[in-house]
Amino acid sequence: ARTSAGNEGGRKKVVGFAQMENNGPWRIAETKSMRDEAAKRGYELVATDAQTQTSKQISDVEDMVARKVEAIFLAPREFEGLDGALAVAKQAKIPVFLIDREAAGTPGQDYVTFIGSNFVEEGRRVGEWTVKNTNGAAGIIILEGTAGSSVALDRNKGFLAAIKSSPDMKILASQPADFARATGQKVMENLIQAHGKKITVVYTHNDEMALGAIQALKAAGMNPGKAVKVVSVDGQKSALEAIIAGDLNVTVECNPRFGPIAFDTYEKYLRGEQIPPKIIVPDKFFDSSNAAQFVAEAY
Ligand code: GYE
Repeated sequence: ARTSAGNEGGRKKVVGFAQMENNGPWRIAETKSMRDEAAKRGYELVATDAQTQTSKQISDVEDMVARKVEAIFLAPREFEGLDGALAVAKQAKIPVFLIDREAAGTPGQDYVTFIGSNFVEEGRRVGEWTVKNTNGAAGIIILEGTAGSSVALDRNKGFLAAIKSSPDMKILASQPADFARATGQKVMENLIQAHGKKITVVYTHNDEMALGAIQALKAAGMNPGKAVKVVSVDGQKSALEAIIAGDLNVTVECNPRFGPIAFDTYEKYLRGEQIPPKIIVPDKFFDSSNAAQFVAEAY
């Protein structure tokens, strides 16, 4: 029988991927990347979908442990609440690799490592662009990601640090919209009602919320991308198209294609190599100068 990393003499190794949800292009691209890479290397991948519920994500991990998968890739929806599930995996000696979002615990102990972007840095880069391109004076709306996620906290932290020494960068409102387009649009509609023409910048923690906000701004005749700068994170195809159309100003990349690096890291671990506590993936920066160059390969 064919032998590859995931296939020992015809026996496929079974590994798990505990996805938090499959809403939006980013999540779908991530799940696809994990599936494609598993197939390429000869593993059987058990992929679950927690449908936005941490309680379901906990039982998904416990089910994977019960069926004795050989490793678990976990994309935590919320930072807190997964420690019990991590302990169950540890007890069964099943290594857990956190991908894309962090969870409470100690790398090398409660889980092997975290693989993902530096979210503080992403927020900081968006913030710096915004200060520069508004001459340090703006009325800012922030649409935050899922409350309780490591990403939302860190993308806020970095942005706030970047605008801190500019006293005329005023935050009018900062509200969660769950990384979702429809919620982003609705929250933005309400904030337009409340703050109207004072709004000159909208910072969204992901592209789906940016696209929702852009619709709300257009409906209110507020000219997104020009009179109101819209700045975001992710770099999905429809966001790059919005940059090309002039509706979105910039988006910092956050690459969802974790398959290759996740399986590389697992196989290094199997070979007994030292795994660093954090593996940070590099992010590009998309604006009107390069969106057209990258749109074709985007997800
Ligand atoms: O930016 C967002 C997704 O966890 C880094 O979650 C990820 C974020 C990503 O839903 O679009």
